[in-house]
Amino acid sequence: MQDEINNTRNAFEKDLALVTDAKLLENVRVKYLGRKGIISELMGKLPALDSKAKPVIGKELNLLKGHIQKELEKKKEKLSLSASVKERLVDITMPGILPREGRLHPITKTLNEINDIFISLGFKIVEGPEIEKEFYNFEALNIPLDHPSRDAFDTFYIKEDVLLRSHTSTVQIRIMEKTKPPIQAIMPGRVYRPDAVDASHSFMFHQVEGLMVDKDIKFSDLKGLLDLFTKRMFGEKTKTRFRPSFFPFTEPSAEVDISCIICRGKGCRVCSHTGWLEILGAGMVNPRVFEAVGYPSGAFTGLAFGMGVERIAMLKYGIDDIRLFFENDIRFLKQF
Ligand code: 2NM
Repeated sequence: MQDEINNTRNAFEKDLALVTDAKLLENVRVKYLGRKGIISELMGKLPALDSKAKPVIGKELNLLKGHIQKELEKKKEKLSLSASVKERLVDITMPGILPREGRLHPITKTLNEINDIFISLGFKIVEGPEIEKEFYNFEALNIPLDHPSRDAFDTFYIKEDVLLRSHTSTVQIRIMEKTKPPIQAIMPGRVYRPDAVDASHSFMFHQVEGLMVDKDIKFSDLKGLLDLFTKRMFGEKTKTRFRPSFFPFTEPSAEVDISCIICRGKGCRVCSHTGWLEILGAGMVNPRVFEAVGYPSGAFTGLAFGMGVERIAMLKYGIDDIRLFFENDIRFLKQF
């Protein structure tokens, strides 16, 4: 009997060593601990033993049974551990998965480029609210309620005296209200106009407006500044042309053209065969604006300008439809 117990222990160790998965483990468990298993069979022989051997062999058998249970349990744990390790294993021979790379939106890129040029010239960047009061969007800019020029800045109203700003000049008024000159700042941001959407109009677009106010700012400063800006933005060969224009907030006012960056001024479809592209509005700050923000009469002069970021991006990248910027089509966006 003692030999049988020893043989069973050895046979079990051998069987266990060959177990590599849960199914084989179950086979071994049934073979030794099952109802008709080896341990059960040995237990069945106990009653036939003499009364001296019975307790000794009985104890031995119980020890072996305990040992087998413990070993099976250990093996089970080991198997489940190595299974989960296998799940996590990386096959380094597999081709890698390229992560999708994000990039800046073309409007953000253009905006950053414009900002960088003015920052290098000492301008500060200032932002302000997109929801505004009539005073900042109109009155302070010399656009009174009954003035026909309000049509040109057609506006989304939220309720009486609360609107979506139609230009970022609102921020310039806010700075001037708070700050004594000298002021040298640009205001980038979103603006809103209830225009019918087409290839060149969007109800929301981005503007950068600029402002310099001091004791002796001249129109020649405006010309020099914008000429330098357009050369940095569109290339050193770019020429500028100032045409007289009208804005209520500047006097005199000008529309600024650059020589066509497609045909270099010879005339092509993009510039409607004129050789010029309109990209900016500008002028000397109207004294009525200074009055509205509480500056003493005659103390300061200032230059101001404004540009549409979408228009500049369209010219720079040769894009013919403004709607492409807002449709979030990956095929368009991944080209930049
Ligand atoms: C433009 C064109 C010309 C402008 C003027 C002012 C202010 F507040 F100083 F009066 N802000 N922005 C201005 C002048 C804006 O955008 C086409």
